[in-house]
Amino acid sequence: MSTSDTFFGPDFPALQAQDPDIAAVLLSELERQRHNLQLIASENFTSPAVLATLGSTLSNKYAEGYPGKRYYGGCEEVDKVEVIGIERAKSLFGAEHANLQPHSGASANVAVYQAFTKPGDTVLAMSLPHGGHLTHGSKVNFSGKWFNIVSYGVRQDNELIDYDELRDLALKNAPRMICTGATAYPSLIDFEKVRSICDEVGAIMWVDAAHFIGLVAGKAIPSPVPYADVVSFTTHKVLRGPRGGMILSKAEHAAAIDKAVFPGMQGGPIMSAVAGKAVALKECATPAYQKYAKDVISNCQVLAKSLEEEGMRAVSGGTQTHLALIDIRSTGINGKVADERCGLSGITLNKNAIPYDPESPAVTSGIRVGSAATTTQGMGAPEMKEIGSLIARAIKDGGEPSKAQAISQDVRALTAKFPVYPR
Ligand code: DSN
Repeated sequence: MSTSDTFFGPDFPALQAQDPDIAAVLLSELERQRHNLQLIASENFTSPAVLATLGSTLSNKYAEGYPGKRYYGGCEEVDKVEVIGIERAKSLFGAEHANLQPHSGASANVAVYQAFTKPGDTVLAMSLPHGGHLTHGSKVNFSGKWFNIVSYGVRQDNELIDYDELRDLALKNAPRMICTGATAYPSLIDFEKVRSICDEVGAIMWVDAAHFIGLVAGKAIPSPVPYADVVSFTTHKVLRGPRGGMILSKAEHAAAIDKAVFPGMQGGPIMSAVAGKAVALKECATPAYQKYAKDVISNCQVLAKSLEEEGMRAVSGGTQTHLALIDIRSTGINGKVADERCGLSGITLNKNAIPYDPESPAVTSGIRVGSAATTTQGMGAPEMKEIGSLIARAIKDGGEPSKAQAISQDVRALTAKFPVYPR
């Protein structure tokens, strides 16, 4: 690896001179991203244009409040960025209102709770072991501590959301809000059905779209926006923007959402990230991005099939999205060990509980794979098939250092053909 990399631009030598420790990590992390396979379903390679905003002087500006209504002076320029971003979000998703300020997806979710509920209220959400998220009511999260969370899950026979159970629980518990959306659910959600349940019990319909919003942006899957009162998400997954969060809502909830974000939950927004979100939203409105979103899904389907051909089982029979959840019990290896062996072999993915998992969350019987990053690299069906066989080899043999080394050489040969952030 060279000690400098033109990717970081002309200021990088100054950073190297001033702080070689941190500069070295920037280089080695770039190297890791270039030469390992990035299969974590919630990660992607954002564009150099987005990265340029994150390293910009917008980072210096405090801008508590909203465009035209800030608490500090000097916000004329950052106001322009936020207005452009809000308009792009509304146009891309057909939303009545958009807030680009949440620092993360979890922060966006804190704001949603705050806008629509008070502590102690009942909220119906998907359980974490069945694919939900910490902020959907985990006992170790604020959501599980401050709210009366009633959890629904997937059916054991088909591993799909049990809408009958969801409706029964809604009728029995009269929740103030119903949350759909997950981190490890490979199928589409029936938003029309969820809306009708919400209407039946008078609940707010909240969709946490963090995982799949990029596919919605690319018009590759149906949108929750026409149905939901509020849609929260992260901006760095398939959407391919900077790390951060965003909230869309109906106009009638706009004031409540904005107040919940600021001053309810955050101080000053990170304006460099808001600018990055605006840049990503413009990228998402292009035909190239729409093709990308469709390719992400077809690639993930090939990857899931390839793993099935290697003797593993795709939960719910496959995938309709960017991620697949794979039951690897047939290999005799648990999720934790598989994750470690893949890591040693240059394949970055995560262990993941499968529905009704007999193993603990720290061990698990599954792995989760995603196609967002490899598709950004330009990989297609032949590469997905090859990745399936590399994962299978890593799970089987990656415990032996020499074999892990050989697999990582093959990973390196594959990734070298699809360079990210070329020099
Ligand atoms: N941690 C994210 C994921 O990997 O799915 C969810 O926030």
